[in-house]
Amino acid sequence: MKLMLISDIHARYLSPENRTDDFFEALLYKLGQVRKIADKHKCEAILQAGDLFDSPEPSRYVQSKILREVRKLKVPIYTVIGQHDMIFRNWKNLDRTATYLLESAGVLTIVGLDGEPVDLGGGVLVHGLSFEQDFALPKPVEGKFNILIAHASVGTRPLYPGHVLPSPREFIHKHPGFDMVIVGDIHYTFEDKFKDTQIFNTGCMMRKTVKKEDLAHEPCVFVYDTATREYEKVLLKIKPWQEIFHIPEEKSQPADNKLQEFIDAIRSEKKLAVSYYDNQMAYYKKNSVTNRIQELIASAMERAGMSVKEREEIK
Ligand SMILES: [Mn+2]
Repeated sequence: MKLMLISDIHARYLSPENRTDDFFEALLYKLGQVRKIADKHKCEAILQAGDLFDSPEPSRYVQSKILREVRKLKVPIYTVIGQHDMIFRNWKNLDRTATYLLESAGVLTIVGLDGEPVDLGGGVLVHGLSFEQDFALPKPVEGKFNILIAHASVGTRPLYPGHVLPSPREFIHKHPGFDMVIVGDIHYTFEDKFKDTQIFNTGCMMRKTVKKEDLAHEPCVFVYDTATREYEKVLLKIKPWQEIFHIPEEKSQPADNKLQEFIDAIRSEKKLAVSYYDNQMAYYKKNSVTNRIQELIASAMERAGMSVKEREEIK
């Protein structure tokens, strides 16, 4: 059975800073390519490793365009939830997100929130592990070809100085028993193998920043054959970065130093509590946030699905 692997589509309307082309148009063009590649290689399903949307509540325009694009796919699409798909990283808000809307429309399936795999037939099971999911964890089934779709920070090199990032092999060690893993979150491409498990990350589908690594990234998909365990990396057609990015003039101070200062500042802040609400209360106090502003924030949080009790805690 042939499957297409893809991740981190990050659908959004506005162009990221320094990107000068029509970002949304470029995104739809790439999704069109994904469809053609799936047709050409006779893929029977598409596995998407999270962050389908760049934010959980994009405009209706973005939702309907993406919905229509996904409807054109002739094969089912299976996905997990990335942090960009979530509201306040709160599972109670899942039914308010754009990814949930697409599932409600019947054009994709969110896998694994109930701990159960999806049976693709031919002995192939697809399990899911969404971002920071710590419940209903996936369990490989003996005698089957077990695939795990995960949205988790796993990579081959840190993103910034001091970044602690589990390697693909560490991830496999922690989640044993799967034949193949597709992981999303980190925006560069990698592939590896450890013991009997293959692991893939396509990286992001759209280049968003002028960081050297982003500019050098080649958006791709993997076409994977469960029968032979062979795979092909298929590059998407893209414009050279010189045509779609405006590179701002260099600042006098290298960005890395500023980033390091910021990280050091955060790390030296010893008074941070574990609870989000405690931190928020401390912030209100420290910055003398007025009651009126606190109420506005509380009411916005309620609209986003926070309970009355949580709202009271904030007030
Ligand atoms: Mn992402």
